[in-house]
Amino acid sequence: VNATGTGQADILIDGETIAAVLAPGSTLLGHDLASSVDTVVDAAGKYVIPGGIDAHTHMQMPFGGTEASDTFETGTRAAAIGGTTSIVDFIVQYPDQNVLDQYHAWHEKAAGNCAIDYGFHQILSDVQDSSLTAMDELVAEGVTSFKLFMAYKGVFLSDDGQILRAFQRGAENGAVMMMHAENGAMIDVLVKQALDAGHTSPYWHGMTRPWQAEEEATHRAIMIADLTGAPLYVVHVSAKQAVDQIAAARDRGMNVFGETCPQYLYLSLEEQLGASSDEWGDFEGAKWVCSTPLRSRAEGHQHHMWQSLRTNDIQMVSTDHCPFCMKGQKDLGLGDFSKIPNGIGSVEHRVDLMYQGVVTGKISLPRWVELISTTPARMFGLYGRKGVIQPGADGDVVVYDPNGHTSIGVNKTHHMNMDYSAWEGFEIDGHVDTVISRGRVIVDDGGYRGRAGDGQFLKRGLSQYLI
Ligand code: DUC
Ligand code: ZN
Ligand code: ZN
Repeated sequence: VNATGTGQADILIDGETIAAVLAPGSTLLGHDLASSVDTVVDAAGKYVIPGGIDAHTHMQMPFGGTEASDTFETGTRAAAIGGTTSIVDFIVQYPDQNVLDQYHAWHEKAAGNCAIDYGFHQILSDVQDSSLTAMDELVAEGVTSFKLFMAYKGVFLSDDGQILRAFQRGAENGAVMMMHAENGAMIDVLVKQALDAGHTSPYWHGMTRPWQAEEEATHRAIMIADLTGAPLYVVHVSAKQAVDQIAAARDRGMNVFGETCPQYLYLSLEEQLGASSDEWGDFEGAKWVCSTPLRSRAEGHQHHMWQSLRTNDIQMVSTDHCPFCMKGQKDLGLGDFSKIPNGIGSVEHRVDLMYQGVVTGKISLPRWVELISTTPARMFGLYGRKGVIQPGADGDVVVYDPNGHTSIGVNKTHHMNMDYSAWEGFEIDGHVDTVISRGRVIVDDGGYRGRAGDGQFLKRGLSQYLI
């Protein structure tokens, strides 16, 4: 299965790359294929897809008074088990930090530890002259996308003038500008008012980050992109009104793109409101505190989001994998929802969760591959090497069994370093059987067969998705 369609074929991998995609029954110099090769993976009756690419992860990111609980080692191993063979993780520049120092620090964290290939985006939280110069240097190093924030004052927030300057630079050097689009000033007031009124439970995280804050910021980011000519990629879109802003910009011919995440397709604010357990009481809802927040199902956001995947108003699905444990991390926000570290861990489940959209008739099989692999590759300058099964591409291939089954949960198939699962109880009518990364089987029936350090840094090119 490629994004362009499906067919029957034998795939020959030689060393690290795909050598040929052959009609079934083809011979090699007169010999049948199976007897001419070292290893045969029998995929009869199963789907063979290009390895998943999760273009939005935060491994061991210092954030919210703690650090995301998956290391590059544990997080990429979980990704591999779930059928993802590449990630693009975020280097963080906090205020007063030097961008290039951070770039080198992230290389040190990742090098030798990853199960799968990895690239980087760069977060800019301090747009000053040296940061702008560093953008050009990073593009040359294969870090060709930069994320800015319209929320998180004192942590990530840039003002509109700083965003304008960074976008101007992106327009010059060809980078994709990524935006966390929420109006932080409005949110900060709503959070204070809620806490002053004694509303402390996790549900109020979502209540104080309304869709208006997302729609407004999305629109503002689009206007800054329009003014500067920079390509804009809006991360973790959750509000249907934000989708409509992106769709309108695309209709006008702009290079504006949107990413959503499984949590915005499946989970809702109402479910967070109803969450309760013996152990945590209504603090149970902290398991689903992320930003942008889960949205109201009654308002129809989830339905609209699935629809946008069909119409290509939203182009791809990443996880925003940002895991925290309940004990010792999420519980920093007991009695004050604003202190709950923001994030959900899903890197292991994205391929499965999106396949369930095929099972339920929401997306087609090729569209599944496009959303989880091909468009991420094109968007972030990896296509040809990644995101497609064709001669010359890396041998990143997943055998997916539509007759298999996957039960998701912390004590079931979960390999992420978290003491809970945001996806407890989800059942998938399919299963990741075999994962091949650059020609090596790293996951099969017996489990994980790879090693930390198998994954290499991906020096990315410019986006191949621009008009
Ligand atoms: N949102 C999250 O939920 N976590 C990390 C940062 C972000 O923008
Ligand atoms: Zn964000
Ligand atoms: Zn993120």
